[in-house]
Amino acid sequence: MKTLLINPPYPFTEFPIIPMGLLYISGILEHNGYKVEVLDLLVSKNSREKIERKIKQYQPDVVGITCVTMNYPAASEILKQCKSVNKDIITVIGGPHVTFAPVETLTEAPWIDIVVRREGDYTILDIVNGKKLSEIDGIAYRENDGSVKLTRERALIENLDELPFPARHLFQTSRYLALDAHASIVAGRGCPFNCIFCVGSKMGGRRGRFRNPKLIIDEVEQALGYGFKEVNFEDDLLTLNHKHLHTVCDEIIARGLKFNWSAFARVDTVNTDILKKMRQAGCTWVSYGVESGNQQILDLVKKKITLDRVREAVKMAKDADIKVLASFIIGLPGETKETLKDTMNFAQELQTFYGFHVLAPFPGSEVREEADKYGIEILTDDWARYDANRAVTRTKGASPEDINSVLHKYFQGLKQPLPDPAKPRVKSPLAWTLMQRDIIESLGPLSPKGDPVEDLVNRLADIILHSREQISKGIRDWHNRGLLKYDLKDGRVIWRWG
Ligand code: B12
Ligand code: SF4
Repeated sequence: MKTLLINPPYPFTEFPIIPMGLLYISGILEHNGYKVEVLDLLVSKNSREKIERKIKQYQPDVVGITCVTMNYPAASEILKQCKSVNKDIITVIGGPHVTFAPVETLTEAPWIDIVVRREGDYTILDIVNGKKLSEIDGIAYRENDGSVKLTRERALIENLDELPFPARHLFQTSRYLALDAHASIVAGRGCPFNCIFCVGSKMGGRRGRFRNPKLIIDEVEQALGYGFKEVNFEDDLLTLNHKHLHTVCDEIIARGLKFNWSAFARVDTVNTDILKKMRQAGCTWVSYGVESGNQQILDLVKKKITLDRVREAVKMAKDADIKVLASFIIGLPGETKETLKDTMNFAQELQTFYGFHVLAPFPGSEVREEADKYGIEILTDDWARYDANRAVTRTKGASPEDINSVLHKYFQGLKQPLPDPAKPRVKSPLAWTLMQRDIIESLGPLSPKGDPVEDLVNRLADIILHSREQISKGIRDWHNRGLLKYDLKDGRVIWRWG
């Protein structure tokens, strides 16, 4: 059984992240002796020809793809293309969107064979092992008569330490490094809270499951070995279990590792002690889910925090020399023009970095399932619009225009244009231009007169709209760091991402 895992595109801002879901899936497959390849369409051109070429050349038996709601349409389209090249391929899709919309997915997309619900690590093994679909927990599939069948829920993995490390080597980390990305690590899964706009705790369960700190830091060392300088802990709530987090920090300190890291936290799961320890171990940023500057809204969305506690937790982090990103969601239940002002004022009052997202009622979230009860009108099911950067809902007191205008003001304040899926703001625009258009790959074998690096710079300066200076700086830097390499074949130079 050969598996092809595909990372679909999405309009990221700043830099892309190698998705942990696919990293884990590829890790477990490889560990069990299965052949796996990755087609990464997030950091290269997404084209029908490329997908067709890959399928014909690699001939996978299974194609798996991951997605969230906003890139579900793109992911589904990619599986459709795979199926059209070879109808015998088993097409599998996983991630939080399809987990909570399995019937809809299989009904509207006949080219998708299996939806994997929640954790897929062992589910994918059952699939490639050829187990009878009706006996595989945690999937949805189509019966011979076309009806969609959901199998039993799969029990969450009790001991995360039995999972092999994520297979980072299957991804071209050089591309992510050139795009200035950081490495991601998951130290544990699960969150005991149930904020009504989030499906995090429904994905990972409400009981925290924590990995052995030694293994976590072994994995960090491995990730740093690829050249990453920064790490983000992708846990829903890294500060959930202080005893565990203290041990993780102790392990970093004991090994003398020097790297900056960041994490998601709740304002009520931090104290001065843990923040100081985190700082000592290299933590430079925490992101607090603050969500609203209005207490009634916080209560309504079951956030279970107070504005005073937010103020306190921001101060505690700053005192510990950790930068804070306060993350807000506008358009929540109960939102009015007044509460929008409350949120803007509160965000400014905190005197820290802050960001706004717009409520997107994802499948599986309580706010979607009980939209009427929460006074939310859902305006569209066009999933591509669920990027949390524009209003797709209204409340009785706030129209989509009211909500969007807050976002406009926020980005005006930052002197930045509104997020535009067609033109993502990236930290390294040159790298993005090259990858998005597969420019390096399309150069083919070259016969430079002098230095191959100088020759590449000259060629690129002729074909892309970046300054020669910028191109020269970028190319030389990536070449020196081994991210962009050339091979010599029959006396000709062939460039590639390393
Ligand atoms: C870390 C994180 C991020 C990081 C990194 C994202 C990334 N691409 O890796 C950052 C901060 C960049 C981010 C960005 C965004 N995020 Co986010 N994020 C998370 C978080 C907290 C953890 C995700 C994670 O890494 N989990 C650990 C891995 C191991 O689990 P997993 O990804 O779920 O994968 C498992 C299964 O889903 C399944 N699986 C997944 N894919 C596949 C594929 C196959 C073939 C198979 C067999 C199985 C399988 O098996 C995997 C292993 O068990 C989740 C909350 C959560 N707990 O799910 C939100 C979450 C995924 N994010 C969410 C959102 C909305 C976003 C953004 C749209 C926000 C924005 N407006 O920018 C973007 C979208 C980016 C994207 N395309 O992923 C939502 C998604 C809801 C939805 N239905 O769309 C979540 C669920 C939080 C919420 N609000 O409910 N996010
Ligand atoms: S928003 Fe954060 S605290 Fe609330 S359920 Fe989601 S992950 Fe847990």
